[in-house]
Amino acid sequence: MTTLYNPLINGFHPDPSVVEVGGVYYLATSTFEYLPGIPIHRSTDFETWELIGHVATRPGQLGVEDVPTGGGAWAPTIRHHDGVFHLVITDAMGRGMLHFTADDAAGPWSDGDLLSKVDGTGTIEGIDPDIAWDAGGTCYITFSGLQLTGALDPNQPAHLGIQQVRVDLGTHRALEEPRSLWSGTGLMFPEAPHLYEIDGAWYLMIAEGGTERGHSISIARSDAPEGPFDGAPGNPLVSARSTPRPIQNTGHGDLVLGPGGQWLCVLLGVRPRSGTRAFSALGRETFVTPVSWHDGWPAIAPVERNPRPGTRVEIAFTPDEPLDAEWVGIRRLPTDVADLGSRPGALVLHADGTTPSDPRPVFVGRRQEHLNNSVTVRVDVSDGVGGLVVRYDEGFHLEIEAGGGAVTARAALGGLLQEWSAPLAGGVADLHLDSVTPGAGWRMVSTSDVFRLAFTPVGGARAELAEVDGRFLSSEVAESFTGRVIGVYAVEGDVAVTSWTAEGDDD
Ligand code: 6LW
Repeated sequence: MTTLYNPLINGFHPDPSVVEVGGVYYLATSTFEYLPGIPIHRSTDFETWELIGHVATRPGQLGVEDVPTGGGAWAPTIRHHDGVFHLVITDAMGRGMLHFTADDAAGPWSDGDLLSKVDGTGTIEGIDPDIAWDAGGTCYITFSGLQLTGALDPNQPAHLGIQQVRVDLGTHRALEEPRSLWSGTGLMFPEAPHLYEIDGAWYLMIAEGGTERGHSISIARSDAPEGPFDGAPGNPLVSARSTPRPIQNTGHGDLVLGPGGQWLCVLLGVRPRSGTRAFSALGRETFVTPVSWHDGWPAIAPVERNPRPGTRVEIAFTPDEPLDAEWVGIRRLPTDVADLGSRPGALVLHADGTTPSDPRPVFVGRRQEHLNNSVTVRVDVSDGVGGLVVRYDEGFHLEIEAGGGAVTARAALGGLLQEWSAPLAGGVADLHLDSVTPGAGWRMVSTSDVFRLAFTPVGGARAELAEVDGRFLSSEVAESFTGRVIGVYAVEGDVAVTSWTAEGDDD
């Protein structure tokens, strides 16, 4: 049996879906407003995972340019059928429910076809689509009937439960009106359905309880893909609710026959910290847990914490190597705002008047992957103003910015703004963004972590500008589906980034 690290994939990678093809595993996750969208990780042993590409790498595949915060690429399902990779997903408040195909999971993927209603009047209304086929080749799209048309009003969620339609993948049109299926044990937000034919029976596995602390996974069984389904006697199969477990919010799972014939469930979870473990700094990550079968029902084990060793990433930019696939932009691709050619040895960001408080800033970043984390970048701001930012979204971010003869630390948190500044001689400096556990000289005894914002002028000494409680950049406070992303940005002129160093580990 392999080592099951947890998180399986660090940093915000929620809503995982996995498929096995020829002994190789491919895993897809949500990316919301970030581009490129929908990363595909590959593994042969479920231990080591490699980011091999993204589904959405070209403009138009997703319509996230104008989605509200938290909209965009929600909850993929990846499957393989008749030699072709299939991925269905809802581009929430963007294009709608989409179907992508590829011969190689690393890409290129298709442009994405809209899955339309039977009358052709627009996208099938729902989220978390699953795609499955019966032996005769009929294609079933099973989804969560959250009605996203119009503004998503959290006070009036129109939710029709788990629904299903048969679809003609030649026309991408439903063959019927949606039928309602078993929708769990009665907890809120039945979603993340996955349909499996296992040993002649059809299983419908869903998440219910909402993606926060009440999250859970339940399952039902039938003789037919369209039901009727009978719920398992042991539902919910897994939940961390009301437990002291270090991994919380566990739910939104997908089953796969793993290495050595061990059934596994990949699912999302969070790693909250503070005195009452209230704040999940990194957002929802991908986890894995073993599954056993008893009397025709799966039993999903609670998720065990098993962090990977710490990492150190050092990047020196060169025109000879494109940015690696871990870099992301916000509602636009990294290559739309930065280039490696205009100054050899530097990533140059070209300001366009936007700032980190705007929906499409000039920003290129990477997910924060460790609870204890430090990032240092060297910037040359002789021709501009910019810096290093950690963000949840345009309303919640912290940055250390240089240019115009000064360095400024800034906390922009839900409409509150505070700045700390110091003079900067010359145009080159190292900017530091450290996330440390509280208690080391920190007056609060209960929070997730503390940010230290500092800079070091070339040839000078490190100067601490500010310390800020990390709770403000957690999914519970920012109420975001994503997680922390740390990157470089420009607000005036051109900002040249000549090195990036990130290191961290997990307690
Ligand atoms: C996803 C759904 C959910 O589609 O949030 O809260 C959405 N649960 O399963 C985005 O992760």
